[in-house]
Amino acid sequence: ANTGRPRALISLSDKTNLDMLVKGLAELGIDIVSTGGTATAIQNAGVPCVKVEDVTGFPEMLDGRVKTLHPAVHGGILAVRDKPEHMAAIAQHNIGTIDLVIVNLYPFRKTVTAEPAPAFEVGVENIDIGGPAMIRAAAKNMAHVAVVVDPADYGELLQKLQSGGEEELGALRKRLAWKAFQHCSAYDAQVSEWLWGQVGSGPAPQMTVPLQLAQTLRYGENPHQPAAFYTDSSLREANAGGVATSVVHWGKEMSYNNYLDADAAYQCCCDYTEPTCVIVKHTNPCGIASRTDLREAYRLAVRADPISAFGGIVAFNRPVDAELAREIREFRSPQDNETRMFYEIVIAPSYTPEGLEVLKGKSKNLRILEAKPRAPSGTSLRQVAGGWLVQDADSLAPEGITFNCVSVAQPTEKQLEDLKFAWRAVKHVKSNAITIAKDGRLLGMGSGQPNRVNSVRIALEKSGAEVAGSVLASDAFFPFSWGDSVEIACKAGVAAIVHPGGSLRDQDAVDCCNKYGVVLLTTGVRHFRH
Ligand code: 93A
Repeated sequence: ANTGRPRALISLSDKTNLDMLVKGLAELGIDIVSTGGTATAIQNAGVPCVKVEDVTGFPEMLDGRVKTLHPAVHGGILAVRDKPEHMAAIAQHNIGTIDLVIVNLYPFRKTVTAEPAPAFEVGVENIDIGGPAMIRAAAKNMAHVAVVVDPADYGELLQKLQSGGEEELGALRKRLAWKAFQHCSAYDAQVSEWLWGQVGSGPAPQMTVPLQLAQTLRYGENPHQPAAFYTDSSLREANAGGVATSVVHWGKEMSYNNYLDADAAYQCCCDYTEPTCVIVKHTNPCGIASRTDLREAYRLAVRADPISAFGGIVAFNRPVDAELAREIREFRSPQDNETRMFYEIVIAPSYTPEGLEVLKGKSKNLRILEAKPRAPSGTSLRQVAGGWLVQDADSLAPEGITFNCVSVAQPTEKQLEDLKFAWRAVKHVKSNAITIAKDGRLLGMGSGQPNRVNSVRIALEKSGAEVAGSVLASDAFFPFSWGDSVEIACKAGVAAIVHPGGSLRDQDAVDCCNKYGVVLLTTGVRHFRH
């Protein structure tokens, strides 16, 4: 079995960069052993390889469940090269060494998150056994064997094999072993979390977030705070969308605050079903508008609060074309017609080629992001000193809520639509949150005030003269109404109000609205956002 030449065992579900890998290995005089589908792909690339069954003397069996689980494979990987007993033992059984193990696993996460959800048995069949066994064996024997689980590492591997000294290669093997164990533990976490989803309810009792370093950031919220961005590697595979899987087409590197703000903007925008533009500043939406013509939506979103929009993040839930891009590039501040608006980021599900070119012309610093839509979903995880808080994300949308009219005045169709629009927005604003809207656009919002009446005052002030006939949403109930939030809104000209209800003084809110002829709705659910 021993040709004297180094041997690589290749078994890949994700065949990205396979051609480049096997051609590089062949040029280096490395023999290749491979499993069924991978062997076919290697031969198609015009590179010779030996099938693993010819090494084990066994056919792949049990529907592929047993392909590489054999001493001829594991002995060849695990033998300690400088232990004469080990080398004698494998020689006695005619086992050749395997020096490189290049394996990635069955796409478990992708399979179980596919729509429609696959049968339980399909999920089970996608649990890779032989792959992790080889990866772990090779990683354990990192003193002698290199293990590669990520196609992004092929280039470096080939380069070091070609020209690296033993010391450099040894260091690379250790780093690859670290990655290999991370890959396997992330994989097992995916399997156990999926199983929990089948047998349990709520967040898994033992949560494992398989983190993968995506980017070392220049700094955190402030320049004296070192920082990095990690992605949930399980989600990356699942094509989960959102900021973590976005493509940066243009502009400066994303910063810590950029990620936070872009995420807030895009999740809010993707919560709207109509074509919508959302502008966020410091994680709070300060402009939102829904219009079939996205240019109009954009203009109205800026108008809600041009001062805050300046330097903000602009999100769209529809593709950006050249006309829209031109509008974004040229639009001048409604405050001051001299100044073109400046933004940190534009984020959208896609761009037409021309739209992208036009937008690039706005500034070399503008970050242009493309991301698969992702409204709030899954699990949310936040840190407190010494611990983590886990909850299901707030994925409740107006479609899943019953809006109850509790006032004498009844809402018109249009008011009801605006109330739902304002309600969708209020979920994305920091508590105490108040949003005021009219005709499918945000007029003003009050966020983050420890006292609700101040949020109402701020939202009213931002709405200005347009408040007459508008609607107002409150993320939680009104503790007081007379002379307080509700009456102030009624007196200012708000025509309809929606809140969760549930206060001891709920009746005050009803009486107050009835006195002013204002519509009052309750939802029975609240949207705190801390
Ligand atoms: O079913 S397995 O757990 N049993 C095995 O013995 C085995 N060996 C490799 N899965 C196994 N593999 C996996 O097959 C690898 O991890 C890789 O993802 C996949 C490649 O199969 P193919 O070369 O036939 O496309």
